[in-house]
Amino acid sequence: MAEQEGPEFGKADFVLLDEVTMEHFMENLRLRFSKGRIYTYIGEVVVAVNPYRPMGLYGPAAVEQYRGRELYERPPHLFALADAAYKAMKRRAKDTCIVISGESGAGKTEASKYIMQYIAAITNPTQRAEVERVKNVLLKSNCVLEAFGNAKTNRNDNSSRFGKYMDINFDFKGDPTGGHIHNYLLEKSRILQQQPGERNFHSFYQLLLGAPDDLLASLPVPTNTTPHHPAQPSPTGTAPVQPSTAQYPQGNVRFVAEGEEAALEAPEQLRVLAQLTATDPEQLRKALLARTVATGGGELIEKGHSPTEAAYGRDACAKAVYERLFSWIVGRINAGIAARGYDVRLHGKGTVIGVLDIYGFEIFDTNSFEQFCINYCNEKLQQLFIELILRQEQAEYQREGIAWQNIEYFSNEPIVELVEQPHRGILALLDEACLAVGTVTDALFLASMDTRLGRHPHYSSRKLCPTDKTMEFNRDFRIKHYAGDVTYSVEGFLDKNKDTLFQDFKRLLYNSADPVLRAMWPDGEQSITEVTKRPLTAATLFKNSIVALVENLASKEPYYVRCIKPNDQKSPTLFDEERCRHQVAYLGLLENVRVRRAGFAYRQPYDRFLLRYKMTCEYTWPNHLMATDREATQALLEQHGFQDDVAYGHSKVFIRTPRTLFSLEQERAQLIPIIVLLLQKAWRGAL
Ligand code: AD9
Ligand code: MG
Repeated sequence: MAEQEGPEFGKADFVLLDEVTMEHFMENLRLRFSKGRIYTYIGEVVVAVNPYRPMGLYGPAAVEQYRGRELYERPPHLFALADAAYKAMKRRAKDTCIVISGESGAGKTEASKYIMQYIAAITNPTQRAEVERVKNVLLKSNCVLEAFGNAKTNRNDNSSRFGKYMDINFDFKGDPTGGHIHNYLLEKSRILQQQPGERNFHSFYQLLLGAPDDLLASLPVPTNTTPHHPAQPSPTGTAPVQPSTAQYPQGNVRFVAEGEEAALEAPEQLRVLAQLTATDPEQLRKALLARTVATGGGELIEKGHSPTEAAYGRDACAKAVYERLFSWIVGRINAGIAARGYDVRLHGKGTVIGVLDIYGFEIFDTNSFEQFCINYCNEKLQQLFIELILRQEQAEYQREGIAWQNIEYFSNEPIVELVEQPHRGILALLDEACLAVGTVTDALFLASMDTRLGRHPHYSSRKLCPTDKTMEFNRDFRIKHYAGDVTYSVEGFLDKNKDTLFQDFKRLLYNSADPVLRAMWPDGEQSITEVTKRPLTAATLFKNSIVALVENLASKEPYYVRCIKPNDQKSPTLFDEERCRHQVAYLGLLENVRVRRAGFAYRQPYDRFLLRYKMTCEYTWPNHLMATDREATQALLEQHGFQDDVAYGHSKVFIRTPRTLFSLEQERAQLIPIIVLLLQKAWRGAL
């Protein structure tokens, strides 16, 4: 029960709703949003509505308000959740994780930054230099990662185009000693093209707008224009630089046909690119125009590219350079925050808080392989949420020795299965198509899905629903996701999944005179004859990394932030009823409230409970004389006649209905002024 919030702000915890219906839930959410109360609990879950305006909620005074407090003692806030995760980690030596979910633009990345900021603010009271250094790198790494991994999309001006999971290691004192960042599938195709209205990664614009003049002069980019590689004109909107195609330098390598084979459109392009990559122009020309293949007899020959193959190779190389640069940056940050000088024998095992901020569920006008991966990842996280919320709840009752009955939940298991089931799921069919000999097209992959998944209740395509004009024949398929229906275009699925980069490029860049580029291509050392094993496909690599992530999260004590996007206009005042209702439904928030209430809405350790309510009972005020806090709690609740509404666990009291707590709160509120008066009298008397 949050202090300092009157009834005019609605219920600080959805568990306290008079009735658990969508109408009541929405009414409370809307009321709180209109009053600037963007956070509301469901038990220990924080529901956050993006305010789209500075809230002044996160300064040092707010940190002090929440430091060391229990969740219900202050108005709902991310800081309270961060503190709860921190306390669990420190007091009970538990590894914890904070999972932030919600659709694109709902406020996940901002929330993760506030959480990190809070943890940094409450740790290292003795100002140890090494701890300060680690905290500094942890906090400052954000803006570098956002520069290279975020971009403006049609959903969010600062959309994360990569997934991020950050572990923070703590020593026995509860101070951060190090950390590690895992990054997930950067949307590298963005460097080649963006949907109308979107932009390339921020880093390109920052370079053009912010780099010192001498650096800019040394680069083959014109001033006053958009970054080059993307062949598409930059969108307007908030883009600070306008496209000026006339000024594009001859830096983009283009090909023409010479007979069957590709040739460079202008040799000048080669010189610029060789200079940028610090490679030998002749080797570069070879890598762009041909690939080395081994004959059956083991002999190496050069096979010339067609113009289409050459363009494909160039694009794959450009994407790979950016992706590896991003991973290289993450690697550098990790080296900077690797726990140094931490001796397990001296300091104990140490504990971890993990913070997950991953791209949210996305529906665009055109949805491709990347949206498919992102939405699959969100399905997995939703599945985990369902499991953990239930599992955690049940574990708590078991631990406290309290009887409990299972609750039915909507399960998105069939959708996850549709995607990842071995041999039969979409990922398996995609890999099968990629590995098949002969020409397999995206359309053939779609046909194979139609045949093998046609009966799945969450799958459809134009062929299966001929009247559905919103889908195109031989191009689109649709998945009924937990968060809504998404139509994907199969165009590019095979290429993006194969993610082939000719070994010639790897070797070329491994031999670059630039030490950074060189370090990014350790696999370039291999010759083509050594590269025999087929590399795993992009989707399989992604799936493996998400499965590992989910396992990791499941092994920790989870804390959840469920972010809601109030409208699609980025407006600080508009509460789009339908959009919000939809999110509440698919995030499973009502079920969450039901689970929380079906058992016991409230639970508190005995000592805390007494501290708060002891003035409401003559046996416990000012102090009880019973053998245990549990007996005293029992006496208090019996005196009020609440014995049928409570259960006594080993360390906590469980209260079933919110009304019981209301009555206690009310009585307490009435008594406090009297107690204050009495105390004042007593003091005056003493003086
Ligand atoms: V995505 O899946 O990466 O596309 P996010 O991460 O969920 O998305 P983000 O945190 O980037 O969304 O929030 C989007 C924008 O909403 C921010 O750039 C802010 O302008 C705005 N926002 C979000 N949370 C807050 C907040 N607590 N206070 C003020 C906020 N503004
Ligand atoms: Mg984000």
